[in-house]
Amino acid sequence: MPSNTFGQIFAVTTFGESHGPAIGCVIDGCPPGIAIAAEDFAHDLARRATGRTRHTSARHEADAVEILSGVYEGRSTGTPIALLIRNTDARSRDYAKIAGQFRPGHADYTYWQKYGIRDPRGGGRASARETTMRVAAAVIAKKWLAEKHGVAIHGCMTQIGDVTPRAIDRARLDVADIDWNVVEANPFFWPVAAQVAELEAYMDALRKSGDSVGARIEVVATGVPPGWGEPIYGKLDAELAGALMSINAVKGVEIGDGFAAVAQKGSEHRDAMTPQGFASNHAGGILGGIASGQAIRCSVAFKPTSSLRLPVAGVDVRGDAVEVVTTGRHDPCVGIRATPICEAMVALVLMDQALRHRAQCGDVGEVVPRVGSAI
Ligand code: EPS
Repeated sequence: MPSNTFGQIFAVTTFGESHGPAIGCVIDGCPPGIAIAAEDFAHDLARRATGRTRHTSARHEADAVEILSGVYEGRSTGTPIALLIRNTDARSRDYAKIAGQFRPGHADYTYWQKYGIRDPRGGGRASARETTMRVAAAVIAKKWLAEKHGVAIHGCMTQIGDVTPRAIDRARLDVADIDWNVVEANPFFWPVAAQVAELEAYMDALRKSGDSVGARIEVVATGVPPGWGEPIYGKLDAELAGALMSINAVKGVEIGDGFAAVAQKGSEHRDAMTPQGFASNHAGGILGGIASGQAIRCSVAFKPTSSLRLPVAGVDVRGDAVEVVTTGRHDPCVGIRATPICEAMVALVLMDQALRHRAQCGDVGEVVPRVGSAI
């Protein structure tokens, strides 16, 4: 199946299905010499995992990474790195009843139309379980980006249903506004600690009702040097949008002010430059598809989960009308675990663009003047 590989130099190929024996990835093009141990993956994989709080799917996977190749005596060798995670808690009987049905809102129908066959167990290849390997591969990318360039990538949730963070104006999200310790200390990756109890109650009521809700995730990358990104078809913002849109359930991506730019005047949107730095960051750190050195800001919209125990009209594989009811262990809001996945896709794009920049423009060095970042 094509389209399972992401990146040109740091090329990540993922494989596996939600209820198969294992999922995994092969990373080709990784720079040699990076310290990599199996334990390095645990933190981000736990941030993404199901079954850790009552607000996500109850499926409890160990998500233990086995490094099969590409690492010798704790360092990457430059050869393909193969990572494997065995599936240990798939419960395929949950899918027996709907195996012959197309669940509305899912990829069941479109996979059927494309391939004429599908693995219905847990959504098969279309399952959000696949995102495990994106997060695992990005652990290596995040590490290299931080060590070599001081790049830091952080995400948080900035909307769930119609609830938004109090005291933070989303359109002007500033890294200085966000206490990442607060974000990491609650199951929603929410930036305002005082609202967490309210969100717990909101999600408990939603879960009891059997319904689901959408969410918005913001990702901020700081320390990206000016120059990364390619013009025209390899624009950094285009690749970020494509990467983020490739995450399950994503329906929209904004860079910088995004769609809010429609209502702005040019005099407001353009970011004035001073010798002390850019005066604002409406552009989201990217000009002409190339990093400006300011914080790169992405905002990602997740749709509400389609797997519900509330009945919905559907059709089966014979084309007959059926009432579809999805039982099993589903997320009432996939966005709750999406923060590390969005960070991962941003890291994979930046890693690949950094290596591409080095390949073509490594001799250019630091160009003056270098305008700093006001935010
Ligand atoms: C998913 C449905 C659920 C989730 C799964 C994603 O799978 P199952 O019905 O087999 O429990 O648990 O998420 C994961 C297992 C994971 O690791 O992210 C879906 O339909 O996408």
